[in-house]
Amino acid sequence: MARQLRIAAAQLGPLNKTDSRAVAVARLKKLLKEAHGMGAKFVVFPELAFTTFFPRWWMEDQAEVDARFFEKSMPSPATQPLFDEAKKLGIGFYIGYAELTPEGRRFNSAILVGPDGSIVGKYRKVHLPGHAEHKPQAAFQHLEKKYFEVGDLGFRVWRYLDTITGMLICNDRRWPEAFRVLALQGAEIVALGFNTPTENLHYPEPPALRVHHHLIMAQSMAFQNATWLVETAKAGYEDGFRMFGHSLIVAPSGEIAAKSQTEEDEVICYNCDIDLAANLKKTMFNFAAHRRPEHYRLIVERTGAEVTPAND
Ligand code: ING
Repeated sequence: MARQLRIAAAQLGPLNKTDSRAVAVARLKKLLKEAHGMGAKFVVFPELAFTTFFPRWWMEDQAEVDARFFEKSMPSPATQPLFDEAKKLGIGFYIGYAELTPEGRRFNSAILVGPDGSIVGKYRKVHLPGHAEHKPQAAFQHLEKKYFEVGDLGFRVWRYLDTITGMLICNDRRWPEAFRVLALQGAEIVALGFNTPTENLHYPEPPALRVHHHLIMAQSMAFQNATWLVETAKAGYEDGFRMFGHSLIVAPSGEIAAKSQTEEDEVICYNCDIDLAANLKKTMFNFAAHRRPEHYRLIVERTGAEVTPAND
């Protein structure tokens, strides 16, 4: 009997700097109810889903940054209503948030929450894009390297809703190694929230090309790792800075099963046949039969590219 799981990507439209947690939680609850109405049992929310994408701002008062944008506990009194609603509806969810630990460490994190409201697993973003120093000449900042530490929990999977589910966050989708580590642990679903600026802060890049990259990465990673991939955006103009939508549910075949059409709050939903990947995992992407790690050493030993031609 094939395992079916009805999954929703619950995309958020913009959250401005002045939007409170209460505003965000109210919109997230509304999306959860909409997903429930569509029959979803698992809902994937975006990265940093409770606040605006604050790494676009240079802020020097860390106490203020912590107070406004970081969660000191999860759930917290402000975010508890989302957990309560999910438990009431019997829905599990993935959600991204800025984590401030009791020891004072800061991570760009995501959690997997069961339909009973309990936290099943946590992931802390490993690939932090952008820069740590202030770029006053740039149209906007991308200061994830300033505000967050590199995640220290690795890439893991969990038994979740009768599947094997892993988590990633945003920029991780640009690094095939992240997906492969999850797939080597048997991942059948990868949940990934993202906040991706429409403009490139480093050099002029056609916005359509950035969306093209987003689509080909999602389709190739799902196919090459024979997993379902759910990628959910926070999108739209946040304080005038645009981020694109294109939330996706991608099948292990690499085909896009569902895609959002707006840059607003929007739910997309699909009946995912979790065993759809079985043939791929037994044939084309039978890792045990075809992979040759003895030739992959550089991937782990070398960080940056070095020109080392065989005929030097
Ligand atoms: N956002 C962007 C992302 O990786 C980015 C940052 C955009 C990096 C485009 C490089 C090119 O989608 C986050 N939050 O990682």
